[in-house]
Amino acid sequence: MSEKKVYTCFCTDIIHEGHLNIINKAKELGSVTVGVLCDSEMVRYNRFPQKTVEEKIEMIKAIPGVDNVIVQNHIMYDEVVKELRPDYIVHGNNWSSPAMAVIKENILSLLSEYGGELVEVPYSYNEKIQKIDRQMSEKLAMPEFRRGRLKKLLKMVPIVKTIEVHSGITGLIAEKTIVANGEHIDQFDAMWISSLCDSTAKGKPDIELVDMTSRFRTIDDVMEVTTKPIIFDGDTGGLTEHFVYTVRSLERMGVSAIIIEDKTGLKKNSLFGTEVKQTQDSIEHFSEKIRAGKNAQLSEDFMIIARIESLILEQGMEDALTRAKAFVEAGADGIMIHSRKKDPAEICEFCDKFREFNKETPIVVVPSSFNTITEDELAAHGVNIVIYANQLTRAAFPAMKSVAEDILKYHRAAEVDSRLLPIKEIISLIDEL
Ligand code: SPV
Ligand code: MG
Repeated sequence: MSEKKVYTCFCTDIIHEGHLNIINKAKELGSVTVGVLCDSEMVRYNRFPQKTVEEKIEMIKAIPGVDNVIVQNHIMYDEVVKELRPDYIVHGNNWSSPAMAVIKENILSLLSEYGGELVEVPYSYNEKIQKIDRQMSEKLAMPEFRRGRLKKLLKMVPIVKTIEVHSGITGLIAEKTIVANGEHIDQFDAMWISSLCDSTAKGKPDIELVDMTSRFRTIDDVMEVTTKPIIFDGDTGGLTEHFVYTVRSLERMGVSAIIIEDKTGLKKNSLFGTEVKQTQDSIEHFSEKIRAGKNAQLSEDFMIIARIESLILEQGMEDALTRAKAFVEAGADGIMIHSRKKDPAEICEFCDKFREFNKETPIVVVPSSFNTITEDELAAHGVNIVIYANQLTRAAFPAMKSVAEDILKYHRAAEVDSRLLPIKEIISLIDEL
């Protein structure tokens, strides 16, 4: 009788006794193939790779009992099961999260097609393993590692999904929100410290009034409870003489990128467009600011992204493209193009035309107004980073306002209770050390 085929997939950078238990069980059943989940899928799964796929293959090959190592290209097992047709898939019995439940369903349905079997191994999450997990997560949060994560992501995923955060609690939402349906598992890749939302949270207008010390305090609050990379909204960058200090501070904190916009004088929010007086900076002056920032920067991985306001200020597509070319020449590591039109056509046109002469420089967009375009469509036009710049703030505000109104109306809180997070959930929302 030929040896049975056994498959298990690892989504890890380090091997601990939990993994060895799985291998031992697998070995009892037959010839063991281990899948290494590829980087782009590992990211979707709430793990950020700290080793290359090649390093992980070597690490797993060296485990006694492993006969073969392959790369698994999707979180779902369809491809691998079709190719390998394993008699057994061995997996820890840690299915309690929605993401894991979806994976279990996927495995069971595939195996049922030909009589394969899922073998569950009791999940060992002892103190030693918990400590290893905590150390891995701590490493991700360290400035050196976090800062480099954005550049790595740009190489790993088709589009970097970024959500606005302005506090510890919104940071936790960006860090932990994960959706799982029949086909995929998804989560945000990065966080945006918006000037609009940071100012709004403080009850201030978005006119560069909230000073850098306060903005840095927001970053610190977010960093304390998250590991994902941060893109900082640097408004105009201020005076060039000040901007160089901002760059150094952000780098040191572990921020991955600053986006500065080519406006000068009193900055108003772009979504006002031409309804308020706003002045665009000259190409020469703004290029000088970018150059100065790049010269000040000490690490390789920090990015200065130039934001072009030509479409917002109705200066035309040619002006936007001329500026993009000039700002890249000045050293910008990325271009953000903004629009307040509902129709994404001008954004798509800019991206297509920019990509005609520049294939490499990352493009960033903020689809607040042109919000019908999907991430896949943006990626098809060459966009690399999408920022959902204000949706969390805009979601929270009406919810808070209507609850406040109803408490006043009913002279008690009973009527609003069904709209609130249960007390038990709010007190257990935040992990304690
Ligand atoms: C922000 O979020 O502060 C931005 C994007 O700068 S926008 O509000 O669209 O100008
Ligand atoms: Mg802003």
